[in-house]
Amino acid sequence: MKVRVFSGVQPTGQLHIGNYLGALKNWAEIQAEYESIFCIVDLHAITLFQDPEELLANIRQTAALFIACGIDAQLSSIIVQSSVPAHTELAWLLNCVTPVGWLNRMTQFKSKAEQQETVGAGLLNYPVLMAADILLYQASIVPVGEDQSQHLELTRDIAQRFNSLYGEHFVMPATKLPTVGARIMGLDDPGQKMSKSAAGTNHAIGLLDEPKVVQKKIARATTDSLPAVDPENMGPGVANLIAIAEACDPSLNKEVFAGLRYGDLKKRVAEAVIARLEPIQQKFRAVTADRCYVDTVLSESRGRVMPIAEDTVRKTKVAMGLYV
Ligand code: AQP
Repeated sequence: MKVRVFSGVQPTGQLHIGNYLGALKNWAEIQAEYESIFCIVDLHAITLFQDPEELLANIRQTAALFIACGIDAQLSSIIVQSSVPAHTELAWLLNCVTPVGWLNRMTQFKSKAEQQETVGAGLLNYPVLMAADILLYQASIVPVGEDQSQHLELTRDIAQRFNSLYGEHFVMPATKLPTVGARIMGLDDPGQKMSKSAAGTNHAIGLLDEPKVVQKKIARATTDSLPAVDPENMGPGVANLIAIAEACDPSLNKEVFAGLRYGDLKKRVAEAVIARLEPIQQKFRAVTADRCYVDTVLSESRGRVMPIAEDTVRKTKVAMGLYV
């Protein structure tokens, strides 16, 4: 039996190059080796308010972008979290073994909660749902960007706690980070992770941004006051641009750019990004030309994963002494 891989993306807006370089590129590269399940985590998205019409459109767009980024629907399952009820059922069971103190410590909860007038209970419980997503499929490997490392540690803590209370039950999942591109920073603020929901038109490069838009955004990216690239002394903005270029094209490391003035560096980085995005955008257009294709993939994948998910929930309930 192949080792199982699980990972997900929130349908909270158009995916950006950080999502691609930190996660999706890695998924596409490893999918043939494993039994892979890639999930559109819409129940995570609603921990903050989402416009219903936009959310539904974003779910379909995210699925189409998975395929456009190289996820092969024959090799991998592409599912929508809310279409498999076992995710929420297992989340409740795990909520009951998770100390609230563990959740209060999560840095993503703290930073997101700070920005809200009213903090929903779902935002606090978000990492338990994430643990449920992974443990439901007994996934051994979870390929994510660096920002998810703390949530993955918590997933292992929850699994360990469950196993120590009720006996060996859950597989311990390992975090898999990409070697380059694990944390792409915002173009306008290299101190902040590139994020779908951050304000500002110059923050993120969308996977569907046209070449001219990509050029413009990179041309405006924050750098520093040095005149040219010094590989031994790079500010965070320059280091971020070079990380983006290298993740798009591995031949473009910092030595290649040594001595280049920032204007020229930005042109080279933009070229590398545009070349990476071009086939993705082409595939996206082809995938979305057939209005039914994405829904068919989602429905077939759901059919494949449901028995695994339902089996885990049933066994978890039995382990806890619940009536099944
Ligand atoms: N900037 C990033 N660099 C590298 N990897 C990243 N990921 C996200 N941002 C970066 C990785 O992409 C996957 C999906 O992320 P997500 O959509 O589930 O949640 P997120 O990390 O919270 O993404 P955003 O873009 O910041 O969304 P919002 O603004 O809605 O919260 C994950 O593997 C993540 O590590």
